[in-house]
Amino acid sequence: MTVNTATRWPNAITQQQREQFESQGFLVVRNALDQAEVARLTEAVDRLYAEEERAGRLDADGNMHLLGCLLRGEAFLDLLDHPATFPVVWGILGWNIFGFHSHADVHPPLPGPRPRRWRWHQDGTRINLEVETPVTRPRLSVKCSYWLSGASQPGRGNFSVIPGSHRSNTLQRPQNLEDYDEEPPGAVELTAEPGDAIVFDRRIWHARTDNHSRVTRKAVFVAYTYRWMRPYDYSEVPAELVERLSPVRRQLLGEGADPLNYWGRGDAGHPPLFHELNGAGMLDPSVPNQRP
Ligand SMILES: O=C(O)CCC(=O)C(=O)O
Repeated sequence: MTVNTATRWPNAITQQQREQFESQGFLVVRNALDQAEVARLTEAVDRLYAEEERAGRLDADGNMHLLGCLLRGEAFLDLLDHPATFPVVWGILGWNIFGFHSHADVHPPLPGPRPRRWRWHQDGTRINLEVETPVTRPRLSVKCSYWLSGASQPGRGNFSVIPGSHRSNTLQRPQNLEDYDEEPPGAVELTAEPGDAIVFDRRIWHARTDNHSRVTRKAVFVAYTYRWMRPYDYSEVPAELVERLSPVRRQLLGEGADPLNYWGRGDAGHPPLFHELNGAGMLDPSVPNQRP
């Protein structure tokens, strides 16, 4: 499963994608996955769902929110440096990154009406409490969601966002977080077809909506951050897996024995993604996080 970077990422982020991402805080990549990839990932998600069901780990509605799925099948690993989305990820974050967090989610249709439950948040959990932010919070991570089921209309467990809200550290909450009246101003339910991907800035205010359709909602999420951060939902990558990975995928699963290497310094020097992109002449020195 080693891949040649040059064929894996024929493109860099486009100016239009960068402008959309910077101004709106997210980007929809239509048809990021082809039908065969959707089928392979669906099979992998269904396998995990069956395992979790057997182990009694689904919630009362039969939902699965399985953290750390990256290490639970090769179909997930193929998302790490996917040519449709990865150029956006490194284009925004630079080369000193890895995949620190992932989840495979299954949400069957709800059996009936439910009170509205407030799920709006920015990603980053304690980062938002512990990092001083006299101005706008730092971006720090970018996440890609891959849609395996259709959410072509609202009400199917769509991904909701407030476009442009990544510049805002706060969001007014209703008094009552259970059964509140209205979604926050500017909220939109994004639509997606199987194979579409949504790449988003961790700071954008977002929420999952309830699934009132007849279709089970299935999606996989992969998030990237800087190598000087820690993995969120895995601690060790099995040695036999590491051996089979390309150097870039090793980096993207956190490899880097020398701690200074995580800062892009020290004897181990720059990580493989830097060398691949630099060698292909794809780095733009006018973007600070793309400089050596
Ligand atoms: O499932 C969704 O649509 C939202 C997921 C989410 O909130 C997240 O990944 O941070």
